Parts: sequence; structure tokens; C-alpha cells
Amino acid sequence: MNTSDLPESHPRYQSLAIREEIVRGFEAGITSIHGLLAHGRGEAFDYLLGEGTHQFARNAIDAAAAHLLLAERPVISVNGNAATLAPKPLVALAEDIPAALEVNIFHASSRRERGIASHLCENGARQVLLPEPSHVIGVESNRRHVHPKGILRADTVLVPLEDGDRCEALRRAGKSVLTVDLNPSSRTALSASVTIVDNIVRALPMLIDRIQKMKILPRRRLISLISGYDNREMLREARRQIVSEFSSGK
Ligand code: PTJ
Repeated sequence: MNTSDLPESHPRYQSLAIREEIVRGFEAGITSIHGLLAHGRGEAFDYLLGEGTHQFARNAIDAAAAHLLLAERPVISVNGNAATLAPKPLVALAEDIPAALEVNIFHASSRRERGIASHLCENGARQVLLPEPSHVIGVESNRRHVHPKGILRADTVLVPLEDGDRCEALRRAGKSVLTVDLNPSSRTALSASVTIVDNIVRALPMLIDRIQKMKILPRRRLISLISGYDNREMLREARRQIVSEFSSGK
């Protein structure tokens, strides 16, 4: 079924349209076949969260915006799912901060890396960094390869739809790690500095909006926003929301 065949009146139109996007991304060689499974997991959590953005996610978005505005060398790491679901917001965010865009994928494929970079450029990116085999960070997966002027020297990295290993390695390397992950109990969610528990398609446009509004804030306001933010508590609220949504029997 193509998106054009989906009746907009369908109660699950939005979710099915996003699913179509990810299938198209797979057909275009941007998303891995494993990415389809990861998407299904995300869909399940989104369903349990009522497919809406909650206050805990808005608080995390503000904390992430503050981190990105205070960062000296911010980088946005892009994998196959993120590139397919939110190419324009990723590019707009990189321009706004400004931050570097770097391709970093779990399932090794240099063809897909180049495809992701081209896709971002078709969506307006001026430069996209690719991982270099000669530069590595402390993980064993394909995610270890990084660009020397990107993730390697970054002080803050936004890693949407991440796997836990690299998130932990980036934290160990002293970087602030911001993520978007619908699963509030994933290792990534638990180890990130800021976890936005929301769908990337909703979260990134909001993050862009908040960055534009918060740009005028003095540094000390941004610093106090970060120090007043408690990621663990935010994750607890997300888990409580899932339990109450599930048990309400709607
Ligand atoms: O392109 P590659 O090779 O880097 O592969 C990318 C995936 C996503 C396949 C890879 O990073 C992976 O396997 O990730 P995981 O470990 O399955 O984790 C993905 C996390 O993202 C899970 O916790 C999902 O619930 C979550 N997720 C999936 N879709 C979305 C999402 N979070 C926010 N928005 C989504 N649309």
C-alpha cells in the first residue's frame, strides 16, 4: 500500500504514513532491513505513549536545546532510520545551532553511508561528514568509526535512535549525549545526558522551534536549565505514563 492509497480518515493514518516512509527508505537503500524491526519497536512504544508529545519530553527538549546552544563543537549523528524519517529537520537543526552532520551506522555498509549523506544533501545539507576507518572511539561495532573533525572531537553529540554501547562510550569519553528514543528503559535512554522520549518525527521540529526561541537567553539561564534538569526523573515519568496509558484500557 502506498501513502496515496491510505485514506487520511483512517484512525491510524499518521502511524501508517510514517511506516510507509521507513519502507521507502529501505527500498532507497538508506534504512537497513534491521531498521524496519527497530521501527516496529518504536511504533509499539509510541502507541503506549498515546502517540503524542508529553510534558516530560518537552522538558527534555528544552534541556537538549540548552546543551546544543552551549556546546562548542556539537555534532548530529545520523543513522539510516533518522535519515529516512527526518531528513529536513536534521538539516535545519544543523544549520540553526550550527552543528556538523555526521553519518554513523550500526549495520556496516559504505554504500548506505554514502546514500545517507546524499539524501541529506538532497534535503539541503551543505556538508555531511562520513566515518573514517582510521579514527575510532571505544566501541567494537561499526559505530566505532568516526570523523576526526566530527564525533571524535565533539563536546556534545545528538544521537537519535541509538544503541546503548556507543552512547555509553561517548559518555565515558566525557561528551554530553542527547538522544531521542521512544523506549524510556533502553540502555541509551538510561545512559544519555538527556533523553527525549518521543517520536523523532515530532521531537525534532519542536527542538528546532525551542532552539530558535532560546537563542536569545543569556548563558547563565541555559546553564541553570541544564543543572535543574533530572534525566532519571524524566524517564520515570515516561514509564509512569506508559503504565497509566496501558492500564486505562482506552
Ligand atoms: O542505520 P543503522 O545501521 O545505524 O541502524 C539503525 C538502527 C535503529 C536499526 C540501530 O541503531 C538499532 O538497532 O537500534 P536499536 O538498538 O533497535 O534502538 C533503536 C531505538 O530507537 C529503540 O529503543 C526504539 O524504540 C527507538 N525508536 C525506533 N523508532 C523510533 C524510535 N525512537 C524515536 N522515534 C522513532 N521513530
